[in-house]
Amino acid sequence: MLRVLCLLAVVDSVLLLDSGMLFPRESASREVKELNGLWAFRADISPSRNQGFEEAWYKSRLIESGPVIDMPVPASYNDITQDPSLRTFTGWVWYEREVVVPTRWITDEEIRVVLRVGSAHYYSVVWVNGVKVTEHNGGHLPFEAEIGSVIRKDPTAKCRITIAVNNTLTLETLPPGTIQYMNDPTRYPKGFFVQNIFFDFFNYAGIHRSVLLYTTPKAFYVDDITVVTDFSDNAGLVNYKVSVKGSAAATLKLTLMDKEGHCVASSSGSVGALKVADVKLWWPYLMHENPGYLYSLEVHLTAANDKSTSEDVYLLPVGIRTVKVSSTQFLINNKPFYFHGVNKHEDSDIRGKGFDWPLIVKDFNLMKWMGANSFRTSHYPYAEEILQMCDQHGIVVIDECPGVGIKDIRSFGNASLTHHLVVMDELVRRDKNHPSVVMWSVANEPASEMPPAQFYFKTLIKHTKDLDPTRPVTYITNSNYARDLGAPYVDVVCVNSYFSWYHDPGYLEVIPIQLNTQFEDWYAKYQKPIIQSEYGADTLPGLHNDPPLMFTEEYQQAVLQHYHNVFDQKRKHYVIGELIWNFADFMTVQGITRVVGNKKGVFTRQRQPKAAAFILKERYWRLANETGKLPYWTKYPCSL
Ligand code: GCB
Repeated sequence: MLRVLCLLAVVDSVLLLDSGMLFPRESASREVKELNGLWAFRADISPSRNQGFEEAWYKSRLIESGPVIDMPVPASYNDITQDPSLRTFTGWVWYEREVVVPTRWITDEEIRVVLRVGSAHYYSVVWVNGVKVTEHNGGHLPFEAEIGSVIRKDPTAKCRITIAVNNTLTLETLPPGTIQYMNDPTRYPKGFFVQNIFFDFFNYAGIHRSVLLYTTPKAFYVDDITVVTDFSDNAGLVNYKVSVKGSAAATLKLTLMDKEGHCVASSSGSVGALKVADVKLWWPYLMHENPGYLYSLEVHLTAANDKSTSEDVYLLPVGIRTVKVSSTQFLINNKPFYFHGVNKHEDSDIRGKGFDWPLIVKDFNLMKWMGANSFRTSHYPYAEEILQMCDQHGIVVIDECPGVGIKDIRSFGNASLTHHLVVMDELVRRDKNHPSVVMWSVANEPASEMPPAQFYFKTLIKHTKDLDPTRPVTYITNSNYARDLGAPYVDVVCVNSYFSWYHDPGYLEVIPIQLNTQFEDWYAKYQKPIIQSEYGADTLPGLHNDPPLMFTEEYQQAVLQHYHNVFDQKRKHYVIGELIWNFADFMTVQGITRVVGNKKGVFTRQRQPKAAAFILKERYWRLANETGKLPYWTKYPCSL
């Protein structure tokens, strides 16, 4: 009983957020209309980048204020044209699309119409028919606005959606950056400026994820759902809280269904617990014959006021599992879990960071082919559809916020921290119900030795735990164990290191001793389990040399093998995972250390394997054999 009460307290604390961000799903009461495809587009190339606001480009069709080009949504705009100035453009760009809204959505005043942007990088302002409906600060996370009253003003007009997006990064954005003007007319053209960034991936920009219209009933609707799961013996427990907007007098019915659609538990009321007999737990890929088992929670709301009654139905996939951390282990369903996986990027040719189903399915096939059971969303939250795939396939996720490149002491100030807390709110609100998400990462390689880092990370990690006390919290460090000021607050130590690459380049023989020292020092100081959250070497596919030389396929293989020998000793004790940097090559800014991007992928940017991919494949399947159970279909290798 005590455990049930504690878990309900958890559900409550998560819901301190004031409104939900449920993934738009069709149901008996909800419709979804995708607005992907070609939008009209113009970059504001005026020196101030402010012409669009001065001339109010949102007031009429974009084509009326100047030339436009076709721009696909979702996609980054950077690699779509042959124009070098658009590739590296910094400032406001304008998107516009006219939409035909079903007449019923306009005439039926009982329908709530919501415009949702899956993500746009970085700052967005949205107008509908010239009326500002919302603005949002930050890329990688969704935002939405109710637009019913605006489109009902003139029911005969087309619905014109204008979105202005600004990719400028400042010391207070996440990730941070600075704008630097070069004012010497003998060296730079007039008005020349650069966007400095402190992270190693291209600052792709634009509307990166789907833009949708969706409906819910207007008077009463399901605004948010939080589930926290547990089990004991073979009984599963789904603690839930549903928040309803519109009425206190709503009736809520909840039905939990198994994969076959059979009801396995039901309940009523906005807070409660569903008990599942003979529970099928959610297991990671390669840890169980039947990974990624998902139930379906149907939340059925009926509500009435003196004017109307309405029904709202929302279906939430639910995986029943637990996560715990001890001083030496990471436990999923009370069994030790070893992360053998990858770090990824949302990155590919032409579309940049734009959402793309063929790419996503290909990446999942490659991860499963190589026996990866996990990845980290380096260095920002990935699309919700990717997390849904992880839930279904049992791929475990370390969910990272865009706190990458916090290097300047001014980015540890109050404004930055406040924004970082809001971003964590948005991230937890979006991803809290995914069984695949087992840990939050609040940052990557911040300057955690700077004095303000202590207060910053203490506050940030505490806030994240208050939002979600059910998951461990970490940040990724590359700092020295003795100088890292945030490490006392993390649950799991995640360390990035590049021995024989950035340090002692070319000397493979340093890896065993330096990696051993790294692990021993961190563990001795903190007694917390450790994940090697990055390691690797840049490799040009097809470049060979034996004995191995840097940048050849042989060198990447050798680096990996040297690391693996040490992992094999330490994973018997407190090392709980290894994540290669990187799954695939990816684009970066231009610079003397990058040859058209970062080449540390074990796959090329086009997803072809380098020799190292086979080393990992062999290792990961061996680790899977040792630590887990193979899925039933591995009896039929052809199905891979
Ligand atoms: C790191 C960073 C990652 C870089 C990588 C590298 O430590 O976390 O963003 O891409 O090193 O290749 O330098």
